[in-house]
Amino acid sequence: MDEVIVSRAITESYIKDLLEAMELDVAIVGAGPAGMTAAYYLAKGGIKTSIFERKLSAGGGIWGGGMMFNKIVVQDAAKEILDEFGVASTAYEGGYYVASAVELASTLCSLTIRAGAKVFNLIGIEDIVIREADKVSGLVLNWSPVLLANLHVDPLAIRSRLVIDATGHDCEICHMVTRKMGGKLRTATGDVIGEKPMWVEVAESKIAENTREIYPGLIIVGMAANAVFGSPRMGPVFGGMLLSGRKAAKLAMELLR
Ligand code: 48F
Repeated sequence: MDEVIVSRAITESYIKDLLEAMELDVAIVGAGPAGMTAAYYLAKGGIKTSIFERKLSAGGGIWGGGMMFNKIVVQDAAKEILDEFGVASTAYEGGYYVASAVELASTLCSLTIRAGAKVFNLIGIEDIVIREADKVSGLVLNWSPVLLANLHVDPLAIRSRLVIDATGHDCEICHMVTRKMGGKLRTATGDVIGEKPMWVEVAESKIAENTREIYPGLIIVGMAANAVFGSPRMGPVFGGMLLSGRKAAKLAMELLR
């Protein structure tokens, strides 16, 4: 046993992954259910994909279920995705299925990584890269502790053919496009319209339609898609997140072709 061998193994292996991630097909910001599902289908389709997540754990809002009752619900339409993931679910009334939040989060982490996507936790995206007018070309990364402590440390950058904003309610990458570039999003106002209060049926029915390329080089997925288009939130119904993630992956593959 040698502590230096252990340290070298970790450092070399991590740096190799990070160097690989500097030129990507798809860079996903946020490892919630939507971003992870998109990453899973992209990696499964042979697309070079990495996810950047600022928290310690991947899984976003899955772990807490509804108000810390660690169960999630999906509607009929998304049950096939739970089945494909091998996540057990029980039928409930109203066409809903209940599943363990912990099982979904952990399974999704494992499937995504096994499919070939790289997950970089503890890295926050603080900016976007622009290399041609009116197109998102990459991401600016920094360590979460640096951002949390507000330390004056310059970031590093990666290039990606497509970026997916999977940052949830805050739709942070879309805000960067409008705020820092004055970019016009493909919404009625050209801006982030902002999430509406909870209305489950409307939120779930709108999310697939809202999952789009919102700006050249930038796709929105999950709760970020509803927030950008001014659709309602849906609380702990996660079917829309899975369906949106699958749709974002399909869209990204079409755009890459
Ligand atoms: O919030 P989150 O789970 O988004 P989602 O995949 O799913 C939404 C549901 O959890 C729930 C809901 C639906 O039923 O309403 O809220 O759309 O995951 C977003 C992830 O993005 C990370 C954040 O820590 C979270 O894990 N994130 C946000 N901004 C950044 C980021 C950033 N700038 N850099 C890196 N990670």
